Amino acid sequence: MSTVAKDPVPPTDPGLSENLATLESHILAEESRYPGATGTFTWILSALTLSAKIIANKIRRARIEDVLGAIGTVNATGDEQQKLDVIANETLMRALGNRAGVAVLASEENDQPIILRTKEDRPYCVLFDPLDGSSNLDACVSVGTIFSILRHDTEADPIEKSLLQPGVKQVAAGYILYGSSCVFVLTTGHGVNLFVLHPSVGAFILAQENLRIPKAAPSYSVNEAYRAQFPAGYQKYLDWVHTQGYSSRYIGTMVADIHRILVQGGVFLYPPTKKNPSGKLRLMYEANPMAMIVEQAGGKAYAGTEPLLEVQPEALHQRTSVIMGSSAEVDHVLRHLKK
Ligand code: FBP
Repeated sequence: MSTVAKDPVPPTDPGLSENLATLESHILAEESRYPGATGTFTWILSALTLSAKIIANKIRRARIEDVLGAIGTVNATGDEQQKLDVIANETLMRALGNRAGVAVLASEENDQPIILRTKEDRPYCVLFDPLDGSSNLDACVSVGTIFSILRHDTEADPIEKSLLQPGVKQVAAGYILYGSSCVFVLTTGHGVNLFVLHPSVGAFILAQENLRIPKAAPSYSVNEAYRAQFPAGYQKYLDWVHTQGYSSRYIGTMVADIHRILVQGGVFLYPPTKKNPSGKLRLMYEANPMAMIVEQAGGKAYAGTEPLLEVQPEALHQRTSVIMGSSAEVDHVLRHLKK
């Protein structure tokens, strides 16, 4: 009788035994795509993964450590700042701020961009929303960090103008979702990859490569409380969708709503309203990075009837209307807007 067990050492942690590719090792492997790569980009991403782990930790312990609630100030676009907005912003600023290769940093929480180093060879600009959906934190609803990476335009004058590049110019974009699990979703322009934070290992493990958004799915996501304020085309779409047996899902955290759509399909809309005639969401560090992710996964993204990634930015904190998700579902919305 053979004494050797079929599987001598049953894996105590299945995820671990089968797949040990981390975000860092994946990016290092990707680097081989770029003969002239200097490692600067990988270095910047490691600042984002470090920040994500620190912020995830803070969020999980938020109520115990009393870091929930507002601090009584408003940010660059007039939104009430939560304590964790400031903590997340400081964490990202410090981690990215000391990374060589970062020329300019811009955040939803800072009026002005932070100019760091512009003399370096081929530096980058990093724009981010430190904690998207932070008004949901007290209710333990998922929140996220969104980031966009651009090449610094060394000819730009003034330097701040280097940030005002259309979404198509992004070299990378992604988000971290602090939800039932902490996921890091990233594109560098070659498809979308999903990494999950392994709580006991403390590393983002590659969980899904080349994620593809379903072409169609009967699900729409919009704050219908503002319906009466939407332009006529959006109201016609909602009339139509209510006759098509669709389900409605709206978390109120853009990162969480878009992540669900990336995995299950559907469409997310934030139309213009009377309160926000050009839309509520910020173009540079909310809409553009999420649009790059959605389009890299096979979906579509529009600002009204204009391809979102082709919008020429005028200001760092400018807002935009948003339609993004499964290509067939976005087409249904556009059909009603063009009617
Ligand atoms: P911030 O929390 O980063 O300001 O984000 C804005 C946001 O919370 C999005 O995440 C979300 O999609 C939207 O606003 C919800 O807005 P509303 O409450 O008007 O539906």
